[in-house]
Amino acid sequence: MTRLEALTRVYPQLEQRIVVTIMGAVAAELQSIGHRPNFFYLQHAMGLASSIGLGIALSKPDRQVIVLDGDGSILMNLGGLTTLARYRPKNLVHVVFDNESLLSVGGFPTATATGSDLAGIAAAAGVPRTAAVSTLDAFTRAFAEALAAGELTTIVAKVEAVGPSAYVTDLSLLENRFQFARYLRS
Ligand SMILES: Cc1ncc(C[n+]2csc(CCOP(=O)(O)OP(=O)(O)O)c2C)c(N)n1
Repeated sequence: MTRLEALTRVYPQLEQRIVVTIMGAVAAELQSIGHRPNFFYLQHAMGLASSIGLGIALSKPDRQVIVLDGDGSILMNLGGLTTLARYRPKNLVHVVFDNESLLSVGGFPTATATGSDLAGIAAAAGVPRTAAVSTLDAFTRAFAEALAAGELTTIVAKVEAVGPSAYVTDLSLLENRFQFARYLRS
């Protein structure tokens, strides 16, 4: 499964939800399918997308929040999982696209390439629902189940280490930041 295939499959379920992604490949791929004002692409701060998502989920309990994370990012801040688990917002679905690689900066292997199990780490951190998937159908099912479950879920989706041909899009960081903040306030 590629991440673009996975994103394309679940895009209809992202359209009306609040979405926070990490920077780089996943942000460019989601934008290539279609940017929306309810999508925020967190630049630079690796490991903190789930923390941004957590804050939004806690302050907007009537909305569902989707965080699209990466293995390299989450490995930079494993404490983010313990904080997610401590507050366990029922309205947050945390997807980790695990390509075993820091793809956006050249493809250096991460610890998941040598056996570290992020779904196991999330479960041990106290995340009440976790899933590990490696096919498009399994991902689609796990994502739909997580949306319906009403319980904090981390889905670790193994994906191929391939990304977009270009990372720079015509949406600037500041434009996204102000548009998203206005969306949250509206
Ligand atoms: C704290 C920090 N260190 C380094 C970087 C540079 N950087 C940007 S994206 C990236 C790789 C992200 O890897 P991953 O989360 O696995 O996502 P992928 O690129 O594989 O989709 C790195 C190292 C950064 N943005 N922030």
